[in-house]
Amino acid sequence: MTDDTDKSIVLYHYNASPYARKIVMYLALRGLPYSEVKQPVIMPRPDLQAIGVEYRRIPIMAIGKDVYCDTRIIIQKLEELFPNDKLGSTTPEGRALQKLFEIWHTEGPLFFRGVRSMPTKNFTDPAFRKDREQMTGSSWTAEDLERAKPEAHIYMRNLYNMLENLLADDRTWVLKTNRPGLIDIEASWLLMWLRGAKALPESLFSRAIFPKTFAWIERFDAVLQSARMQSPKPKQLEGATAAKQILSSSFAEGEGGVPSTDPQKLRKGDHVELYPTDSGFNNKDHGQLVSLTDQEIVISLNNGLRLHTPRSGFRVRQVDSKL
Ligand SMILES: N[C@@H](CCC(=O)N[C@@H](CS)C(=O)NCC(=O)O)C(=O)O
Repeated sequence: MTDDTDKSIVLYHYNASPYARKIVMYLALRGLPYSEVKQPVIMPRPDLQAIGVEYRRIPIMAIGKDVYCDTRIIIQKLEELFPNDKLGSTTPEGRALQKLFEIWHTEGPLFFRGVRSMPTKNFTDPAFRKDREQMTGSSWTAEDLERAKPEAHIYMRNLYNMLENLLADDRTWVLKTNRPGLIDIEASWLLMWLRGAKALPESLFSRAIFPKTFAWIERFDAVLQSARMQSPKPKQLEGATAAKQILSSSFAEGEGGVPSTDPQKLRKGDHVELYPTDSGFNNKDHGQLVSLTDQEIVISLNNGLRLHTPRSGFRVRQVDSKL
C-alpha cells in the first residue's frame, strides 16, 4: 500500500516566542527537517490570513493540509506522524508526569507567571503592549508588570523546587533515560527562555540554591546545541510560497469522526466556531466540524485545510451556517 499523505512540516513562528522555542527544541532533538515562515511579534499576520487561519497565537504548524494550533497538539502529532525514535515516555508513570508538566506550564499558571518574570524593559514598545492587552485581556503597563513580579517569582521557585527534588538522586535526565526525552523539554522550556534573558534574580534563583537544576539545564543546553549543529537547517519560506505549498498538498492524516456519545452533542458537518479560552480568544475560526475526541477538535476551513486544536483550553460551538 502506498502512503500518499504529505508529511512536509511548515512552522510559523518568531524567535522570541518561548512556545515556539519548545517546538524548535523538539525538532532539533528529533533531527526532523522542516521549513519555517517567520512571523512578526505582533498582529497583523498576513501569512496566516493567506492560509485562512484566524487563530493568532504562535507557533502554528502545518503538515501537508493539516494545520495544528497550540504546542500541545503540535508535539502530539509530531510524535504520532513521525513515530521512529520519538521522544515521549514509554512508561505509564513517565507519560503521566510528562503530561502534568505540560498542563502545569500550558494550561496552568506557569507560562503567564514566566512572562511576568521577564524584565519589564523588554515590553516597553507601546504597540507591543497594546497588542498583548488585546490578546490577554489584562494590563501590560510598566507599573502592573512590576507589581506582578514577586508573585510570579514564587511560581517560578515552585518549579525550581519541584525539579531540584526530582533531580536530588543525581539522575542525568528527568526520567532516568539515557538521552533527554520529551519530559526534559516539557520541564525546561520556560526556564531556558528566562535563563536566556537573564530574567530571574540571583538572590532567589542561584546555583547555590538550586545546584541540581542548574546542572541539568546546562547539560540539556549542551545536548541541544549539538543536536542543532547536526540537524538540517530549516528552509526559509515566504508566506505566499508556504500558502501555495500547503493549499496544494495532501492531508497528513485521515479524517476522524464525531462520536454520538460526545457530551456536546455536536454532529459532523456542523458549522462551528473555534477559539482558545485562555488567551487570544478574540480570534475565532469558523468551519465545518470534522472530528472530536477528548483530546482534539478538528474543523474544515473554507479553503479545504483542516485546523486542529487541543480540546481543553479551546471552545467549539455551533453557529448559524450563514456566518
Ligand atoms: N497554549 C498555546 C500558547 C501559545 C502562546 O501563548 N504563544 C505566545 C507566544 S510565546 C503568543 O502567541 N503570543 C501572542 C502572539 O504572538 O500573537 C500553545 O501551547 O501554543
